[in-house]
Amino acid sequence: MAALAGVVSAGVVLAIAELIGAFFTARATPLFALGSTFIDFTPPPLKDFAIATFGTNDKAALFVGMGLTIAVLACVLGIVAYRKWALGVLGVLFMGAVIVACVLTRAGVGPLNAIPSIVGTIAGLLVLRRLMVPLWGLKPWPEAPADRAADAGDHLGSAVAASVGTSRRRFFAAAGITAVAAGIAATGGRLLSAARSNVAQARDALRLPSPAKAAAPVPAGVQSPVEGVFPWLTPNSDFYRIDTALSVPEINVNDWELRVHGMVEQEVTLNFQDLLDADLIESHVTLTCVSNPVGGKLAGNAKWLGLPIREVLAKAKPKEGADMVLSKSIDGFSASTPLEVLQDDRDAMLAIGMNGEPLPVEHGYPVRMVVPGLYGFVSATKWVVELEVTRFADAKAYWTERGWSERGPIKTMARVDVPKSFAKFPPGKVAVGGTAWAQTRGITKVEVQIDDGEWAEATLSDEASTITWRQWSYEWDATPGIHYVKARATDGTGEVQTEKRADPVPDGASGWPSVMVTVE
Ligand SMILES: Nc1nc2c(c(=O)[nH]1)N[C@H]1C(S)=C(S)[C@@H](COP(=O)(O)O)O[C@H]1N2
Ligand SMILES: [Mo]
Repeated sequence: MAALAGVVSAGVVLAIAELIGAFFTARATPLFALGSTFIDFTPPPLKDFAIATFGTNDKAALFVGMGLTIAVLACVLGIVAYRKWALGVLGVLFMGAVIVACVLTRAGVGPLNAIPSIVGTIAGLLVLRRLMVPLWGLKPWPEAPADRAADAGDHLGSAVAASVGTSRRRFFAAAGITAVAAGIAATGGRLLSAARSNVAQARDALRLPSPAKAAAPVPAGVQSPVEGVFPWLTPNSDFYRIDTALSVPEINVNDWELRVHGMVEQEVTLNFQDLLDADLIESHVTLTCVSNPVGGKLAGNAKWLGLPIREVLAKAKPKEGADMVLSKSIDGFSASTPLEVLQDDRDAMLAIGMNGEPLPVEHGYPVRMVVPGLYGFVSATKWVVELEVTRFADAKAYWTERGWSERGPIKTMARVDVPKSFAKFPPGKVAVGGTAWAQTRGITKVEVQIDDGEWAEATLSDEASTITWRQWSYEWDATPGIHYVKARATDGTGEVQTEKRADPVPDGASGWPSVMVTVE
């Protein structure tokens, strides 16, 4: 029961902080602050494991893990408080201090944002005290007084039993009512902060200008004829999402500004209207995450609308010796992109549109970077607010500080979408299909190998450009047995995708994808 008191009190801390937090930045609530701090300290192998295991459900997994950890700690604290109140109080205050420290060390979170966590902790402490009083009525601990009383069977015994019964009832009533109240407070807090945030409405109301330079027309035959191969153009709702933002930054377009500074002749500041008024371009670009395992789904292809970064840099005039641009998000994430990549003709852009809509909030609304040819962790900064022109020797990006590479050109990769792993089908003609990418180099060949047989050339679908993925198909005459279907791509420079297996850390996975199937 003391453990339960601890859990209910912890729930009160979180719920009250959530309710009051509706009036502060969303990133200041205890769960978000704790989770974000945990993410910031996650060593690369653990991040790699989390993404390999949970994929884009990594955030849900983190919340479940945090919930369980907090529940266990709360049980312990409840028992400690029951046996030694002062020690329990110290424990709760310590936890409160940890939460406040996590909140205050978030990027762009001011000191007043500690208020929800402080008030929450005090409320939790009061509730813990309130729940302990009926429990202390059940002393002596640790014998179960009810059983003892029942054994005694005399007047005194039944009096004790009655009072124990009352104490129990009072405890469970108080705990139950508090838990329900906490649930209501937390839900209310969520609804209130959703209502107070107007970013979703502002995004809906935003009208994008038409591009000055439209995207090159997409050839009719880009889609693999094989059923089950993912669509060539990824709908926004299916686009993979990878970021460190437990709570998505909410930026008002009227407040958005991009500051270009550092090793430049001329500091430049852009606001959102400047972007709307500029000559925008549109182009299809396939984004890929460095954490994508061989055969993985962390890649997507969209039509982006934006301003070439080249033009912004031309105004700022980088100084001699600069070789990198450190782009920074409003939430503290940063990416290091080679300066020349942002200046060449690959059309790296400050994007405001994705597949004809304003950027979805999770994909960087209102402005993100899109850089063909580089993994997202060194290029695709969402919620971007700053470009610092600097040198690789002088500055490090978010993931580089955590053991990942400082540069991230995308490795040539083929993926088998059909058949799926562990599929079972009868012998005969089987359609095999998938996609392949080598952004900026392009895909010139895809080959398929069944078990250890000869490599056979697949049929390539039309190529839209070298910065988009290219689909393929192959017909296999399947014979009974367990088989491995492998694929490899050749890029525009003639280089064949390496067989050498590498983990995503530090600069991207490599190896040939292999799908096991049963033909019977
Ligand atoms: N602000 C911010 N931008 C970010 C990240 C991030 O964690 N925070 N992750 C990067 C990584 S690792 C990738 S792969 C891409 C993913 O973009 P998407 O979520 O739109 O697919 O965003 C990049 N931009
Ligand atoms: Mo990524």
